[in-house]
Amino acid sequence: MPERDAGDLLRDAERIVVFTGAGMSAESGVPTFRDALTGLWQRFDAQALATPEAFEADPALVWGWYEWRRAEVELVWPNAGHRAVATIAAHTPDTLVITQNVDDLHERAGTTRIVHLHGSLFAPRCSACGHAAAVSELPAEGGRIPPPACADCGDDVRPGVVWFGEPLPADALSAATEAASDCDLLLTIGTSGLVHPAAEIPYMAARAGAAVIQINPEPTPIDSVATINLRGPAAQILPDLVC
Ligand code: BJW
Ligand code: ZN
Repeated sequence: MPERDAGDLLRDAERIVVFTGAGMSAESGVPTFRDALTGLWQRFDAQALATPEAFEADPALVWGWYEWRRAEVELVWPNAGHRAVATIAAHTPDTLVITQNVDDLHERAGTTRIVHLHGSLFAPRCSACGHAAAVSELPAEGGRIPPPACADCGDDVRPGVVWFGEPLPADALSAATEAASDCDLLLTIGTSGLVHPAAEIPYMAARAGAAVIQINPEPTPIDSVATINLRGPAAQILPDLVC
């Protein structure tokens, strides 16, 4: 029984890394990027929305799209999978959640030790001087919205996410690689494992001798290093593991 084996690994582990991707929030109603039909990149052009060049070419298009995404996240709730991850962290204090997600659903489920490798929808900053900006309180209805001006230098404020071609936040990436290289169990949940350098995190843990449990309804490249593959949705599988 892979579920039983996974439960044993989880109970015995002392240093746990939980590595999450968009599938973690799918059952909360946040769309993934690459799932057939519902994935954001099936419906929207990543090059026109999620690159520094796109923001430079059309800041109102890009800012409006991310304001719409933020507003959608504000309407939904953490799911049973997010709550199970918070329970794991409460039982094993030396747990780090490494998420690629730009939502705040892990935090809203009670997780406190977390790094956001791809930034956050809730941390806008100046595109020129980096000064942190306030999250707008105005409801975003979609469509083009000109970005606000930086309070410090007047340049355009940009979404606090990591676009294609941009480096990951150095502090988040170093905390993530350090924890992955020093854990005894890594759970990888709801990620396609296609986007680098984040995708290397499970391999680092496996190379360092950690057990790797993957939760995903579909096969991914990470299958090859997973000790146990649990095929199914995170919000159903995770609560069974922690009970
Ligand atoms: C469920 C489920 C359920 C569904 N339960 N599971 C090496 C090789 C090739 C390319 C590169 C390379 N190194 C770098 C690159 C380029 C590029 C890259 O990786 N491209 C590949 C796509 C080919 N990487 C970059 O550009 C990165 N930067 C970089 O490398 O900088 C170098 C540099 C250094 C120094 C100076 C300058 C530059 C940056 C990558 C940034 C990624 N950004 C995005 C958008 C964030 C903002 C936004 O939200 O709009 O991040 S792209 C998007 O993909 C988002 C995600 O975090 C990321 C990963 O996606 P994720 O989470 O895996 O989602 P999906 O949709 O792919 O998968 C969902 C999974 O869930 C599926 O498997 C489902 O089956 C599963 N699922 N329901 C459980 N209920
Ligand atoms: Zn500024």
